[in-house]
Amino acid sequence: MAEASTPRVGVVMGSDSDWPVMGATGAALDEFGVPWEVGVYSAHRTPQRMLDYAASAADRGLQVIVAGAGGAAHLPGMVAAATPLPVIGVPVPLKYLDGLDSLLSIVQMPAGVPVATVAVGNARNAGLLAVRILGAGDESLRQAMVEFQADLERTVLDKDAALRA
Ligand code: RP5
Repeated sequence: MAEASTPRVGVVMGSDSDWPVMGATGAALDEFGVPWEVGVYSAHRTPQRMLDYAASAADRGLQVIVAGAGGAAHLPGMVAAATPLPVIGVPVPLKYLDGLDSLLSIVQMPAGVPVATVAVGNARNAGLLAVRILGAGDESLRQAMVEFQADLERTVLDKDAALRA
């Protein structure tokens, strides 16, 4: 659930049908206590609304935008074109093509307009990457990420030990 305090991350998607995938971004942000907001902004069905959102995002206090879309997934790139904020793209897999169409639509950006693209369907990693970006200028978030990584390592070592037992 998006938090009530001033959002630092905007989680946007092309359709509410993307939410079952994109919810994992919000869950990851919640784990780190990062306030975020969510909304549907379609590059094709609501183009002006999408541009208005992207153009005003930095002035409203957002620091990172995570944008998910599927198929002809132009939302992350168009948002990146209209904001100076870092944009993380999530290729949402649809019924056909296994998300390869979404991936290529998001990752193949022209020079000068970057979108940091995560793996197909990996909205959790988008949330974790947003935390890392924020952590570059936020000592307590950076420390929380250090602890998260230590937990990950412990999990692998425990599984390794269980296999060997
Ligand atoms: C994209 O079209 C959306 O991001 C979604 O992944 C896809 C299908 O949208 P719906 O037809 O389910 O609304 O713009």
